[in-house]
Amino acid sequence: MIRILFLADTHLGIDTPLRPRIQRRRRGDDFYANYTAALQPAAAGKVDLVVHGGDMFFRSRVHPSIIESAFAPLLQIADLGVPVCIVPGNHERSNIPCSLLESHPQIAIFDHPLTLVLTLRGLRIAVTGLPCIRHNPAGLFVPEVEKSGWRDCSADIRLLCMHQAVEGAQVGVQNYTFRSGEEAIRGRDIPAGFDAVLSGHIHRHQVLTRDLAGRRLNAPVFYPGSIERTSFAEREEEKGYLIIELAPGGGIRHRFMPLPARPMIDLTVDGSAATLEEVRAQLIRQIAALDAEAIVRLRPAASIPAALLSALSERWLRSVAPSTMNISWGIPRYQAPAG
Ligand SMILES: [Mn+2]
Repeated sequence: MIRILFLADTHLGIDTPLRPRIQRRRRGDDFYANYTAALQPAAAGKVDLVVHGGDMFFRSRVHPSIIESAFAPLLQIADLGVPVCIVPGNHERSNIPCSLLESHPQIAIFDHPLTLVLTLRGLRIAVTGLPCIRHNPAGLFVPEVEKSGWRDCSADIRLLCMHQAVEGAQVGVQNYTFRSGEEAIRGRDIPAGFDAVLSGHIHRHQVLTRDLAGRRLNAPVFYPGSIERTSFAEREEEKGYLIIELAPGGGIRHRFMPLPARPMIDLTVDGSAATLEEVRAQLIRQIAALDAEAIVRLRPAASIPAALLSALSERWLRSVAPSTMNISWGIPRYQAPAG
């Protein structure tokens, strides 16, 4: 039996200004804390393999200091002799300077379709990885998997690592479901022979075992989801990473390991109060009733006069909210004057 730590969509560098103009809590710290917490079992030597399913960073170019702090725990784990496999996501491609990682014998970056055979606990583990296919993944998936040469490698356990939507995957509070089309891979295109598909990209944790027609997939598709809530669309989702245990011959178990996720709250600024003082007093009461750790998105009631709104600046909001809270307007408060 081998044990894999699988994390994805860590989006490091989000809200991490190098020289902040204003002092407030930064979401980047939440993401980095969850990233290191997720890697902890590997740093403690409790897993045999680490897979990062892509979107390590929140965009394709980030400051070298962010790259350095992202790579540091991976290098530490690799130095322990635990292999680390990384799939480039849609925010990566060739923009991330990976030379620091690639020179390490225990680190593999799948910047082209490739199959590596690792020996872990006396078992041959074939790890096939593909970088994110951004255009027409449905059409290109099968040929890209074949380019990896996976059929030529003999192994006891086979993994397919990628960063794609598979039909049936769901996201958002409305449960948007990916259907087979250009943007999602057809379930039936996952070839027989893999024990598990490990994929990033879908920010909600889920495990797919059937396609939308109800047919069993040739291998379960594991999505660990993002390590923290990257947008309000994820406000109801639990966040974490996966520990997957595999035995030769198809025995597979997984555990979702939750990580702390900040609550996300929509707050409507009521328009019933007549004066600025009343609006402010009411808002102070509303904020005081919220979880002090929350990320709060304000929306104005349609009835609230524009003159009152303009006095409710984000600076004022921060001055009355706990310092542990993130609070901001979710939509512009001002309409551009016509003409
Ligand atoms: Mn992502």
